[in-house]
Amino acid sequence: MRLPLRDYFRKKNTDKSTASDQLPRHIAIVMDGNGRWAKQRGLPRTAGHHAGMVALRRTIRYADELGIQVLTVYAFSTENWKRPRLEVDFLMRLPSEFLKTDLAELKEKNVRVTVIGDREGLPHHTRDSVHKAEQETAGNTGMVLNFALNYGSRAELLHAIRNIVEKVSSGSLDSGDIDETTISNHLFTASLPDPDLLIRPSGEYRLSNFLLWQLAYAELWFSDVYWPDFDKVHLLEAIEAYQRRDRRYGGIKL
Ligand code: V07
Repeated sequence: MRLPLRDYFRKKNTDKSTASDQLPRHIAIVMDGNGRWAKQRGLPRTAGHHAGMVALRRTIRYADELGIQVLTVYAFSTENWKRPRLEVDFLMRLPSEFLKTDLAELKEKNVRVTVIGDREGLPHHTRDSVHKAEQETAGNTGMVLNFALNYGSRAELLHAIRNIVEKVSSGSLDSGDIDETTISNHLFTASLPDPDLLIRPSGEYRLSNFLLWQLAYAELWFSDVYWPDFDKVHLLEAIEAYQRRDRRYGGIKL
């Protein structure tokens, strides 16, 4: 039985046999369009990033209320280093700014914060604040809030392949035993289910090096809304579109 979405909010998604069947377990979002949102209003790009953070805050609340198990958000890609130095410096301060205001609420909601991406490339202050959030929420059992930070999917796959080859060379892994699960288990997302739904606002129709392996079977939802304007209606629209689609993994529905 499929419930109207508003009932998930009323009911909270606890009845595993009915409501949660149709809900995506894992939603991934490309938080795109912050700069264009600002430009449209004659504001500096940094104002767009701030407005994007407000949109992120409310999206986390809705996802948690719905009973989504994992929310992965693309905060900073390996390509974003090409932006002007001052903008990059500003962006690298946002994780600690966000956590200063929101970590208490996340803890209260039993949310576990995780980060995927290349930490080595991050400034120390950024690395320290995300590490602290991960440590302080490591025991939480509610929604996983997963930040892709200095993340690139090809770099992730390269890193996984190098680790696998290393294990084969040292004799701890037999090359004949390598299968798809081996690869999944060597990605940053090893402990997480694959995303069921990808949300990309702001009128771009690309994956932009985001979770290439993990999104193999995901439903893709695109919209012209800029990320700072993303709200509950858009989240519900994306989930409803997901619920209407047959997910057959290439098979035939019987
Ligand atoms: C960033 C705000 C959201 C819109 C997209 C671009 C700007 C939250 C974080 C964050 C990252 C890691 C973490 C806690 C919070 C963040 C960056 C940019 C680089 F552990 N928002 N946000 N990081 N924006």
